[in-house]
Amino acid sequence: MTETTRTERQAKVEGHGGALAVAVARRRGVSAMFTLSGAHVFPLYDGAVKADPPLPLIDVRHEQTAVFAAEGLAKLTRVPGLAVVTAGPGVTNSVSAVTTAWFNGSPLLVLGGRAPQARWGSGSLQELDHPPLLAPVTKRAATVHRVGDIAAEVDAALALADQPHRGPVFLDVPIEQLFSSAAVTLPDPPAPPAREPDGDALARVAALLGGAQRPVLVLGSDVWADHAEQAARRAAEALGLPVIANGLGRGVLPAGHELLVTRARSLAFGAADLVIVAGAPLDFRLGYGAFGGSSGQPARVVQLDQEVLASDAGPVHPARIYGELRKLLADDAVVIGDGGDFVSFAGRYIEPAQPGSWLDPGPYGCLGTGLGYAIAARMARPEGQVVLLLGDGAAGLSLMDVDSLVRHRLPVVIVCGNNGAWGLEKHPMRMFYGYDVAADLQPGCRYDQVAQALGGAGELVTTADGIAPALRRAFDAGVPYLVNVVTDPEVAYPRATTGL
Ligand SMILES: Cc1ncc(C[n+]2csc(CCOP(=O)(O)OP(=O)(O)O)c2C)c(N)n1
Ligand SMILES: [Mg+2]
Repeated sequence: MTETTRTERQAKVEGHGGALAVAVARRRGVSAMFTLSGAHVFPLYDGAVKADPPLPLIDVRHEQTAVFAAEGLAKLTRVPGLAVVTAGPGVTNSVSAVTTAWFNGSPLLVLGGRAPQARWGSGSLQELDHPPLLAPVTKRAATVHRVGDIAAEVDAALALADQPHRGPVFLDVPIEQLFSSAAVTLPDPPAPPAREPDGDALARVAALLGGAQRPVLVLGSDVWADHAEQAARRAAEALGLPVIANGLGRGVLPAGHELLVTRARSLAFGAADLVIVAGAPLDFRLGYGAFGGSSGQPARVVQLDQEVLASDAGPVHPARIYGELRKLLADDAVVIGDGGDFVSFAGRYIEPAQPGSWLDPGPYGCLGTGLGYAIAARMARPEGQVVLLLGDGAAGLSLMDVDSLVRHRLPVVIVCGNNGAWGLEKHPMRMFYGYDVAADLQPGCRYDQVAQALGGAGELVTTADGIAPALRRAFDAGVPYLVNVVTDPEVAYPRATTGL
């Protein structure tokens, strides 16, 4: 690609479709391209490696990991993520991850390859019309039919993805267009959005607050996405509002803050006469928005929590893992959860010290986000701790991507809560039917050896006092390291809601 002229804000460029897309993505702040190889999208790779400086290209072992990684990076850096997937199965493999970004309101562009337009209908390799499949789970899903339109379409797609309410956008480009060249003027770099609050609405909220006896403030992921974390903390402290945080809103008030009542949420919501919800959807995680009118007994729960965090029980109680991890976590650690009960325990016991440091799959609840989010976290935070909490079931959906961590030199601590079961399904099924089926996994399966086989490191832990030294070795290892802790299959997370 050659840059022929440059005015103060505009640049004229000539190049193939891939180079044009990369040039525009760069101007929008995109910092990496995640992919799994396919010939339909080769020009995008060529555009990435020949850009000056090159756009980092991270190739993984499943398209959904590529999209999860792009989404994870978007969540942490607050800049749209970019994933590139090949035509047909590359696109269909990415659908669950795109849907996760849709549910999470994460800004993301997925660029797909597409069979040649000239032969459309005659049965070329992987000839599938993708946009109708992606339309329900994206803000826009479309085909770019001319190479000359790629720059403008990619620019508009990234702008749309990043516009509140954020979300994924999908574009595919027929192979002959992506390989062709055009000379275009790159769109202006975006001006930072200026958003003014609605004064009338603010006055109404202030009046409600003035009259409330037991108000509660909920802080969700969009508080972080909108760079409002400091304003939110100042507001909570100035008004003395008890805070419940979820998603990337966790850490806006650090662990131990006197106003943070996340762990007594049932009591707080039950007693509240006003709930102000900032940056979080009113879905099943917030009781569908129905609050107040009930009572609870949080003190007893807290006592029980303290017991299990220090439990010496054998087999290991999963909460003991968090009792140990809490002592070793630095304030800037990024913690990622992918799994069932094991991650629910983490939600209860691990409280981030800073905002933008907690990655869960969000309300789509798709198992398999873990390795992609871990790749993203290590890229976004090259120096800090990155800890992936992985159920043994969830491990099966993305563990091959330890290979991607190894190849791209991305050290991450992976803690596998290995209860030999799809625990979050096993226990409810027993409750409904008195028995369970299709819920068992191999007891003590050596996921640590899988990590070793893929070029990482790891070890098996079967006793409570073995956890802390193993975690220390993992943090010191400097390579992807899987601590495989065999936990008690009979321990179920004490769940008040199922989301159903
Ligand atoms: C892609 C996908 N498939 C199935 C499920 C249903 N599901 C939710 S939690 C869970 C069990 C997870 O098991 P594991 O990761 O071992 O964690 P545990 O509950 O045992 O701690 C399953 C199967 C899902 N959420 N996502
Ligand atoms: Mg399990």
